Formats: sequence, C-alpha cells, structure tokens
Amino acid sequence: MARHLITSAIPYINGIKHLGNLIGSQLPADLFARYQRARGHEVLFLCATDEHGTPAELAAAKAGQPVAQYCAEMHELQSKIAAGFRLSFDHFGRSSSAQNHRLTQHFAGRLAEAGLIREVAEKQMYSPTDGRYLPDRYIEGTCPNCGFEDARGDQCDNCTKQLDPTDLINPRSTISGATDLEERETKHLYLAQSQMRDQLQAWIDSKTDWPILTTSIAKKWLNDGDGLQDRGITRDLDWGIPVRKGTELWPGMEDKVFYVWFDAPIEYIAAAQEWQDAGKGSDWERWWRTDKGAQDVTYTQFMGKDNVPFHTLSFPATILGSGEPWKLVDYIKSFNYLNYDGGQFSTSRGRGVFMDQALEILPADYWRWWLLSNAPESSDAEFTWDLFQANTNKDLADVLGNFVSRVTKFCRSKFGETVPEGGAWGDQEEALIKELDNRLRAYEGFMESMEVRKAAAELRAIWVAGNEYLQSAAPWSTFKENQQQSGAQTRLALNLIRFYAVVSSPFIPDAAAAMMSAMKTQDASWPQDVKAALGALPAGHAFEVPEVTFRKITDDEREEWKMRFAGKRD
Ligand code: B3M
Ligand code: ZN
Repeated sequence: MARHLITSAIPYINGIKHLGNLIGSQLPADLFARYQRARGHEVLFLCATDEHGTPAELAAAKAGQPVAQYCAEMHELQSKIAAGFRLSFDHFGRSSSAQNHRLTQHFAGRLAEAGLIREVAEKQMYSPTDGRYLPDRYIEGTCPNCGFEDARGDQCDNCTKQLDPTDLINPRSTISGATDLEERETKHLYLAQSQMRDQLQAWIDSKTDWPILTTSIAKKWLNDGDGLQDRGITRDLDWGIPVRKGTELWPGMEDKVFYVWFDAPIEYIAAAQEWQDAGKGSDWERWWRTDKGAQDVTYTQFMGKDNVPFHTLSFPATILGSGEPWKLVDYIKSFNYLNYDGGQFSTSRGRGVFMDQALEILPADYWRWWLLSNAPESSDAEFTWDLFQANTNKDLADVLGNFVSRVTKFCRSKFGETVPEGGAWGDQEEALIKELDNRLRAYEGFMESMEVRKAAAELRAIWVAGNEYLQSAAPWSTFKENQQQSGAQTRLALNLIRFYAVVSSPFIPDAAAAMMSAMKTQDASWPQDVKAALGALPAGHAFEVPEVTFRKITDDEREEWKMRFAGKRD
C-alpha cells in the first residue's frame, strides 16, 4: 500500500470561487485523491483557506466586517460549498490557525539562524490619501514586463511575473484610486532565495517527469534570475501572522506581519497538524517529516499556473533553507486557465458561474464531469453553455444514464428485480471483456499520471463500450428466442452497472453511489480482473431500478443560464 499526501492550492478567503478556480486545483486534486483511495492506498488530502494578505483585508473592508469575523464566516461558507462539490478533503484548514502561526514563526526562526534572512531598509509605496503603505493588492498599475495595465503590486496575472509595488508603471491605490503615491523608507525581512539558487536548480533539474507547464515556469524564473531575487517576506499590514523569530520578538518588526505567500504554503503542513488536533487522525509527522515516516510518502500538489513560481521556488526555499527534514513535493500538477464564453471569468463583474450558483442549478456530478473532461491541461480551455449542454447530455444522460436505466428496466419487466440466472457468455461477451480490460488499464495509467482529460476520454469509452454491447446483444430480442441467453446478457449488463459505479466514482461520486445503492451492493473493490469483476453480482442478487441518474439539460435552461451568468456590462 502506497501513501499519498495530496494538497490543492489553498483558495483565497476573499469570496466564493468560480468554476475556473475549481478546475485549476481543488477538483483535479480530489479526483486523484479519490482514485488513490479507490485503489486501496493511504491518502491524506489537505486543503485550507488562504486568509491573510491584502485579498482578505480588502474583501473584509468591502463587506464592512472585521477581518477575523469575515474570514471565519467565509471559511464556513467555502467549506460548505466544497462539501457540495464532494471535495473529499481529510481536512479543510485555515491559514490563520494557531498551528500555522507557530509553524510560520518557527520557519522564520530557522531561516534566520541559517543566515537566510536579511533585514533590508527599503522604499515602499505610501499613500498620503489613504494614510498607509500600499503593499501587494492595495496597489495596481502597468506591468513592466508585459504592459498589462491591471497588474497588481505582487504579481502580474497576465505574464505571472512576481512584482514589487515599486516596479509598477503608473501605480494607483486600489483603496482610493489615489495616484499621488510616494516612496517611504521602511525596514523589511528578505528571504535570501538567491543563496539557494544552485540547490533549487538541481532539484528542479531532477524532476524530469514533471509536466512541461510546471518546469517551464520554474525554469523561466530560475534562468533569467528573476524568481530568485531575494523576496520580501514581511508586510505593513495589521492582519496576518506577527513577525517572530521562533517564539522571540523581532526587534524593529513589531508592527509587521509575514507576507501571505510566506505563510500560505506552510499551511499545507499546519493543516496536517490541524487535522490531528481536530481528532481526525494521528501522527501528522508521518506525512511531513522524512525522519518520521514521510520518506515513504508520495507528495503531489495541484495548482493553477500562476501559483507555480511560489511552489517551485519560494516554498522549497523555505523548506530547504530550514535545514530540517521536511517532505518536499514529488510532483506538481499545474493547470492553465479556464475561460468563460469568449472571455474571462470575472468576480467583479459577476461574469461566469461561481461555485455556489453552479450547485443551485445542477448536481455536482454534472460540473465535475464537464470540468474534469475539459480540464485546461495542455492549453487554456473554454466553458460555453452549448458545449456544456451537448457534452453532459451525451456522456451522462445518453450514454451512462441511459445504459443504467435501460438495463434495470428491461430486467425488471422480463426477469424481475433480481440478477437473472442461466445461459453462458460467448464471443461477444469475451470481446467486450477484452476491450474493457484494455481500456481500464489505459484509464489507470492516465489516472496515475494525472492526465485528466485522457482519463475522462477513456472512462467515456468504457461507458460507450457497454452501450454498444447492449445495442448489439439486444437482450430484448434474444429474449424471444432464447431466454437463457437473454438472462446471461442481462446479468453481464447489470454487473456492468456496478463496474461503472466503481471505476467512475472518482469523477462522479454521487451518481456512482446511487448506482451502487440501486445494485444493492457495497462491494466497491477496484476491478483487478474485469471478468471476475463482472461476476460480482451473482444470479439471484436483488437490485432496484434507480431514479433517473442524469436528466438532460433543456435548450430553455441553456438559454436562461447563458443570460443569467453573462455578467454586468462594464
Ligand atoms: N491563495 C492563490 C490562489 O488562490 C493562493 C494559493 C495559495 S497556495 C499555497 O490562486
Ligand atoms: Zn505582466
């Protein structure tokens, strides 16, 4: 039994995420976690809300709430919505937890002892209008790298370059819009990533099996030296983790907090402590300390491409720099962006579908299936209502749902609600089993290597093969001449429903559970041998005809939703 530590990028607390965010990290991470569990492996799947930094402060101010209260409420909400999508986190933590405070301060202390933290007197942007410094998202302007006009003080969303507020051309305050900004001198802590350049380079170079999307971004910043400029890890903000050297105060840093991107990845570790402290598990170090069992762990991270520099350079610099035996990531699966109907999802303009709205209009499985089978892997992908309707109606309603309903209804009408006996399988059944076997092994391969679209395509082909078998075996015709043979065909088809439930459960867990319950079985063991698996429900085993597994999306609904989610005009 292998052991898999799996983390998804932790979503910012500043509101409900859209479907593009969901498919960029949490959903594929869940797919992988569910798959590894289904294969009998031990999994610790962690996520959390990212509660510090300017995104949190800005959103709380907008909501007119104290930040702590805003974060607590929004965490509950995000947690509820995640459950609605059946994201199977072992723990959904909070980066503002006491555990993360301690651990972040601990890492800072270790890094300081290792001589990897410098105190730098530097110029920061100060806004007299706002009466405060403007770090990160409190400031926007034109990206010096690509010319994008809405680059933020911490990063350009267009070219992914990490920025400092002073880099921006024509900067403006996002609080007041003020442009009369001035540079003022203040002291901050810098992580000396540049001293770890060789170590990081060697580590990245050793990752020859990583997706090109991941390594190309890492190498881009390594090779032009950019990502390894020493980075400021403190900020002039009220909300955040107070700057400490371990448990000691840090002279001169009394009014400052750690930068959100310093503490956020540390929350991956803290979430395991929270998981244990919440009584959900024990021995968190077994997952995170290579001197305490984690040397046997395979650690996989999921994230959108804009998060890659922080996970390939900054966080490893923290881990390696600590000189302690923490587990480093083994594989980073990163994603491109999902666009919405010819443009981008936009939170400010309410453009596109957000996670809560999605669940209001359709069950989670529809979204899971469409998003995963269209995951933005090799390039950006696009959500359109036409595609969504066409794909889900075909794959889920016409192929899978129809199979389940036809087989169970036919059996009920001719043989009753038990698996029929008699007859034997012949060439046609052997051919189907052979095809299923080939496809299942291919599916497993794609799931192992996290090729999400290819895995979905293979799963779809597995469903189609059953439908084609049913169509050509036609037990309803056979029944007229040879009831025994019709019974054998129907027995296979009923067993296929269980087989489909098991192999499809990582993608569509609710439908899979409904299929299992209709087949009145709890045997969710992964099919090692397809033929044996198709004998799991023996003659005489009772079942029931399930409610409609997947209803079709109508043209009226499609048009209504198109309008509803188009967003306000600028
Ligand atoms: N919260 C950005 C995002 O939600 C950031 C990820 C942190 S991962 C440690 O895309
Ligand atoms: Zn840019």
